[in-house]
Amino acid sequence: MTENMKCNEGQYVSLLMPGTERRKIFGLLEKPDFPAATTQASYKLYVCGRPGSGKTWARSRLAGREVCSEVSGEEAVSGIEANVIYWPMKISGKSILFRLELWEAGEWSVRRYDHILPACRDGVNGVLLCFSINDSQGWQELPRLLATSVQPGEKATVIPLATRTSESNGDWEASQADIKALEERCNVTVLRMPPPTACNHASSRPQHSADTLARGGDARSMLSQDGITDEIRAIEPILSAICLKLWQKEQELLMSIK
Ligand SMILES: Nc1nc2c(ncn2[C@@H]2O[C@H](COP(=O)(O)OP(=O)(O)OP(=O)(O)O)[C@@H](O)[C@H]2O)c(=O)[nH]1
Ligand SMILES: [Mg+2]
Repeated sequence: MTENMKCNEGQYVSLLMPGTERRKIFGLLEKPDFPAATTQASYKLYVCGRPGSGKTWARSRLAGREVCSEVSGEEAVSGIEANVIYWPMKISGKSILFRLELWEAGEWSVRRYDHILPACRDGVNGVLLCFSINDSQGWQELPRLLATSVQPGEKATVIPLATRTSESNGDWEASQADIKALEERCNVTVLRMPPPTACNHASSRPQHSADTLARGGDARSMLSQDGITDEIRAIEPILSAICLKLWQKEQELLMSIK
């Protein structure tokens, strides 16, 4: 049984900025202050997918950064970009602090430098395969990408992540039934990035200057009654599903070598 550690549990607090209830961005040498006895699980994920499939956007949201797709596109990644995310969960009554590394490589850098892709893939536990639900070409390619995104010898699990789930470009869009059929055919569970919430949606962007956020000003207006921001609530199922999948894969691997 899986149960998320919700904000009312003490441990969650160190992952939020005091006064704003937004997720805290840790410096390179920082980490959350958790009791030493807490089990920690560290996993590396390679974020891949077709160009423009939403890799950077999804990575930024999962890392708790403010993003706004409608105002400006994410800048192309140059070389490698990685985020470290801490996420607490309870699995079968056990409190676990997950540490996820999300690695993305720029398309141009992968083509130009031979060491980029191997560095991203080295020691991966999971491949987060992004696809946009209104890209028909990407959809056609998806079964092949699912089959090939983990290379022989890698003990990684594939996690497909659907993006642009709230947008229709009018032409074509993978339906729920299409996604269900794909899940059955390829034996995967597709995660869906939630639509932008108030705190990262274009219409609310101008109010959230860096200064306002630093003071924790209008961030409060986006809190739900129980003190969790809509964005955390939206992202929580995705992060929890990723952590659970990686945890289960690790348990399977441990069982297989016993
Ligand atoms: N609304 C919405 N916009 C998205 C979503 N995913 C991506 N976008 C937007 O689509 C554009 C491309 O997304 P990116 O995250 O840069 O795509 P990418 O896969 O990292 O692209 P490359 O790194 O160039 O291959 C950006 O303007 C994003 O803000 C989504 O799920 N919803
Ligand atoms: Mg990108």
